This record gives sequence, structure tokens and C-alpha cells, in this order.
Amino acid sequence: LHRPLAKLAAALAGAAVLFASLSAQARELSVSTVLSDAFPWGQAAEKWAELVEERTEGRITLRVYPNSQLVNGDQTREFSAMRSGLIDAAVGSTINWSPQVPELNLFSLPFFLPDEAAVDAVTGGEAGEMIFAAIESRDVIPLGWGENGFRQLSNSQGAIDEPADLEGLKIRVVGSPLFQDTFDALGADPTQMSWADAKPALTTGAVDGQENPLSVFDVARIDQVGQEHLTLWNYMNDPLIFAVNRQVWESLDEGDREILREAAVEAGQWEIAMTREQESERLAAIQERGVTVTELTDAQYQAFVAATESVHDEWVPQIGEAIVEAARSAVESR
Ligand code: X2X
Repeated sequence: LHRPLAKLAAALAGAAVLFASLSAQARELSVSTVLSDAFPWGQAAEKWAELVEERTEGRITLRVYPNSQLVNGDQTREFSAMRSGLIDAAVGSTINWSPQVPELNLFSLPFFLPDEAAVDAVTGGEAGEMIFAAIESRDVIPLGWGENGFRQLSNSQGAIDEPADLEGLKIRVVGSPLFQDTFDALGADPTQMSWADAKPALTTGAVDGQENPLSVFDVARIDQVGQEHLTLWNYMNDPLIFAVNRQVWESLDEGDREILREAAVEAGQWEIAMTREQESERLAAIQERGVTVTELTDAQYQAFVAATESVHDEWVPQIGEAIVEAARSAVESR
């Protein structure tokens, strides 16, 4: 061979080897979310993907699939799908995973976590570790926390400031049995359905109300489907959890696991801060669009607390006394 040709051949061979080794190592993982990147939740997943892409220099791509599409819209099947390996990873809601991980119902206990500091004390403390252990015992590796937010109540019929106002109202709730109990206890008429079905049900008036964080109400423009009354009652917070299927996790080397974990923690912290910062402007925007916002006096709040005590009696044993106790003391000493 001529010298230039030999050189070219060698360069091509080198490039081929490099390409083969790159593509052999490159890995794409599916990440399920319920909400898209129009919402903080979807942005949390995209941020995770961005950080991982950057820090693995493209070796690991997290491909985010929003709108529960990997579970045909049924968000309560996300955890099972991740456990079985049908999906590799998820940024998921504690509510949606609670049918398979009963310990996660901790966060849905009505009026148990009164403020952001209480949420942080629980997720960042012993109770949070116990919850992560409960997830890990079910073949899913939890990596970090995010936040969907405090859930507020909206409806099309009138202002709600006492349990009696909920009497007979049809409320769309997520597909988690605890929510059925909470709204039964309040005298409402709850119906469990997926997020995919919620907006149509609100639009047609099949249901009178729903409950979701302000970010969801705002971005999904829930006011446009007749939800003109919003009660700020902070009755529960819905943390998000970044997690990976166990077999996928074990197939990664130590360094990449560390990158995935650190990126999840950072993306979560970033998203939690953003979600909280945006709350007041979101509320202002919602009011601007003509929604009546009701805040509760202490006495009104206490009436809701009293009306839902039975939910605690029923659910604390299913969550586990030890976790609830750890959470309670974290909240008290926050
Ligand atoms: O379905 C809902 O209400 C949502 C989007 O908030 C959750 O996935 C828990």
C-alpha cells in the first residue's frame, strides 16, 4: 500500500474500533413519568437525564417517557412495571406507587405533614430511610426525592371551607385506596381514576372536583374546565422518588451508579426548590384567571383534621407504626 492509503486505512480501522467500543458501552434507559416537562415533575426527569448524559459523557442516556405512556396511562402500574423490568427507571409519585408499597401511604395521611419543613424532616430523616428500605426490598433502588407538591382542593360548585361543603360532591381522586377513605370520611363521593381520565371527566362534569398541587392546576389549566373554586388546605404532600430497577442497577459499574445517584439527588433538590419558589406566582396567576381562592382559619382547618381522624386509625397499621412514629418525631422536632 501507498503510505497515505495505509495511513487512511489505519485511521479508519482505529475509528471503527473506537466506534464499536463506544456503542458497546453506550446504554439507554427508559424513565417513566406521569407529567411531561411542561410541569416541574417532567422537568425533574429531564434534569436528571441532562446531568447523567453530561457526567457519563454520553455513555448513559436516560430517555424520558411522559404521560404514563409506558403503562398505557395507568399510573398505578408504574411501580410494578419498573419492578419487573418492563421499564428501567422512573421519577414517580408516592401516591401512584403506594398500591405496591404501602409504606408510601405515610405521605397521604390527611393533615399529617403541615408544611415544607415537615416534609423535609421526614424525607431527610430516619423515616425517609425506612421508606427507601421498603422500596429497595421490592427490587427497586430509590435514589433521591423530588416534589409534586401540597395538594389543594378544587371544585365547580362553590367555595369549600368546612367538611359539610363536600357533602355529596363527586371528587376525582387518584387510584389509591387511602384517597377513597379520606373523601368518604369527609362525606364526599370520590371516584378513582387516572390522570389521563381526569380532565375529560372534569370537562363533561362527570365529576365536580379534584385535588392536585398548584403547579398541576396552573399548567393543566384546570380552571378552564369549570374548576372555579380552590381551597388551600395543604392536606397532604406528594413527594416524588427517582428510582431504578434492581437488575439494571446491578448491571452498572460502581462509578456509573454514583453518577446516577448524585444526579438524581441534585435534580430533585433543584426541582423541589423551583416548585416551592413558583407557588406564589402560580397562585396569583390562578386568581387572576378568576378562580375563587379559599384559605382556612385555624378552626376550619381543625374541623377537617377531626373529620379525617378515622383514616389514620385505619391506615397507620398498614404503613407501619415504626415509620409513622419516626415521621411524627421528625415533624415535632423540625
Ligand atoms: O394523578 C394525579 O393527580 C397526579 C398527576 O398528581 C399524580 O400522578 C399523583
